[in-house]
Amino acid sequence: MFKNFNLDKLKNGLSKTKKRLFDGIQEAISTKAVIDEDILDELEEILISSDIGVDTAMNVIKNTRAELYYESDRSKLNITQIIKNELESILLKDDKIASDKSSIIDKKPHVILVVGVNGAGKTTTIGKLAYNYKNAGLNVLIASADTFRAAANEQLEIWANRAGVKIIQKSTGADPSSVVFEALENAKLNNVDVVLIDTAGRLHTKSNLMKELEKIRNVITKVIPHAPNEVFLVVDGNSGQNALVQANEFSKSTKLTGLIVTKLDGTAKGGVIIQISAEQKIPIKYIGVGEGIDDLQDFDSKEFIEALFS
Ligand SMILES: Nc1nc2c(ncn2[C@@H]2O[C@H](COP(=O)(O)OP(=O)(O)OP(=O)(O)O)[C@@H](O)[C@H]2O)c(=O)[nH]1
Ligand SMILES: [Mg+2]
Repeated sequence: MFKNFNLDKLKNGLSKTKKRLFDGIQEAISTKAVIDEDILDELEEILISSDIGVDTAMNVIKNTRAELYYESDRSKLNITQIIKNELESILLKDDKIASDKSSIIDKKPHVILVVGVNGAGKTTTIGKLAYNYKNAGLNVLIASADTFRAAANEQLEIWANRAGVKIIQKSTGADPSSVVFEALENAKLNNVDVVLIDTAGRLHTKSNLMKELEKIRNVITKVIPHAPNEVFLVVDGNSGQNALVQANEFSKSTKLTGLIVTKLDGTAKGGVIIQISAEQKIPIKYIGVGEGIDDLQDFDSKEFIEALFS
């Protein structure tokens, strides 16, 4: 539905990851005439250092070795292509596009709850999502359920204005669920298509946060039985292994329907996308490749690998 996919932008954003992964592989193989065990070890290290995960890296090399087994002439082999295919096969099984326009209009309001640790990029991503949905011709409302942080309303309001959509907010310290309740009632009255709910990334304790999210979820379902349609966990692409820990933690208190990985621009750890795909049952729906309003892209695994290996 989002029309802002741009391969050049993706390539630019992923340039540091590409440098580590693709350029690393090229350098390793260019020095040798034949693919031997030493090279395979070296390639495994390169894969591990690109944050694709130790288990995944070992698997990729194990499969590569198996493929090489029957090859008598190892000099002509394109080892890069073999690794690319291996990584692609991990990512491909994860491809699931987010809800399309007709399914949103069918059952509206389409409610999207956005969760994640502080600083992951929730508020920014909501601004970007709002902009995209609005451009797709949908009537969008943002609910500011981060009532914990003093500057949260202001920040979200700036994004709502940029995107040109309405926002429901209450003063700092208000019950987040009451903001959600009001926003959903408003959405029903005003024929809103999409409601985006921003939440706090940190409360006094972690268990407070999880309880709060559960409460918000219950309120959503009480007001709109088919909702939430999506619960997106936003993770920072720089957080590596931690992204997986966060996905496990949040999964315990609220069922997640998709992941959004932000800040893939400027990180050399973009390989974490592959790790997440290999180890998580939750599909990656969108990726953030910059701080601008049009820097959110549909996650397309083929394009992602293309951007890394071209
Ligand atoms: N480069 C880059 N920066 C991003 C991206 N997404 C978010 N950011 C930046 O990350 C910082 C934190 O983003 P927020 O949207 O405020 O994060 P949050 O999850 O709402 O944080 P809390 O409200 O504190 O829980 C901001 O400076 C954003 O500009 C991205 O895709 N790329
Ligand atoms: Mg925020």
